[in-house]
Amino acid sequence: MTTLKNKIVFITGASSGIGKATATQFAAAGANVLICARRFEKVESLAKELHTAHGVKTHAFHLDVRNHADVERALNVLPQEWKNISILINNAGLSRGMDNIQEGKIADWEEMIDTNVKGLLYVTRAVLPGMIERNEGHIINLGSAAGHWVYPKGNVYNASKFAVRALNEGMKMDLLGTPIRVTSIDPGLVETEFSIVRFSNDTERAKKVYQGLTPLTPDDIAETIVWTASRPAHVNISSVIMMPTDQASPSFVHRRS
Ligand code: NDP
Ligand code: 8X3
Repeated sequence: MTTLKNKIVFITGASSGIGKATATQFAAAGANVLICARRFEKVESLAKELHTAHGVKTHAFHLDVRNHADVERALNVLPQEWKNISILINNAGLSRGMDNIQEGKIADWEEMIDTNVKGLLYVTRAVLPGMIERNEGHIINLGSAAGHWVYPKGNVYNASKFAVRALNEGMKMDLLGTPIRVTSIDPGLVETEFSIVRFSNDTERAKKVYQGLTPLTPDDIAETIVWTASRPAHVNISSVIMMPTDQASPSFVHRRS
C-alpha cells in the first residue's frame, strides 16, 4: 500500500460534491489537504472542519481554474510547506445546459471547455514539473461516463470529457519512465450540485435526473479515488468506469418509478 499519511493532496473544486467528499476522505486517511474553488468561503470552512476533525494540515485558497494567470500565480505563491504536492485531483468541472448543437449557447460551450479541458491543463502544467523533479506523484483526473458514450444533447459536455480521457491517456504516455501515476475516474450518475448547475438552479429538473434509481454518492467516488491513490507504487489504475447498478451507459438507465 502507498501510505497517504502526511502526503499533500491538492483537490480542485472542493467546495461541493465529489471534490468535497474526496478532501474529507483523504483527510480521514491522514493526508494534508490543499483545496480550492471559486466559492472561497466554502473551501475555507471545509479546511477548518477537516483540520479540527482529523488533525491534519489543511489550506484553502480561491481559484478559478479557467484563468491561466491566476492558476500560475496561486500555485507560485503557495506557502513553502504546501509546494510539494504528491497527489493532484483534477476535479473542478461542470456542465451547462442540454441543447441540440444547433441551439447551443456559445457561453455555455466556452465555460465547459474552459473549465473541464483548459482548466485541467493549466493546473496540471503548473503542478507536474515539481512532481517530476521530486520523482513522485499521482494525477487523478475526473473524467466521466460521458467521456465514453455520447448522449443526445450532451455534445459539448461529452466532447470535454472525451478530451479528459485523451489527456489522461496522453499524460500517462508522456510520463512513462517516471514513477508518476495517472488515473481517470469516470462516473455515471452521481447526485451532487452537478445537475443544479447544469440546469441553472432549476432544482425540480435537476431532481428528475436521479428519479427512480439510487445514484452514486460523492462518497462512493471519493472512496474509489482514495483506493487508486493507495495502491502500491508499481500499480497504476488507468481508469475506473463506475455507474449506479441501474445505469448501463448515460442513455440506458432503469428507473423504478
Ligand atoms: P459539483 O457541482 O457538486 O462540484 C463541482 C465543483 O467544481 C465545485 O466545487 C465547483 O466549485 C468547482 N468548479 C466549477 N468550476 C470551477 C472553476 N472555474 N474553477 C474552480 N472550481 C470550479 O459537481 P460534481 O462534484 O458532480 O463534479 C465534480 C467533477 O465530477 C466534475 O469534473 C464533473 O464533470 C465530474 N463528474 C460528475 C458526475 C456527476 O454525475 N455528478 C459524473 C461524472 C463526472 P465553485 O463553483 O465553488 O468554483
Ligand atoms: C456526468 C455524467 O451521464 O450526466 O458526467 O453526463 S452524465
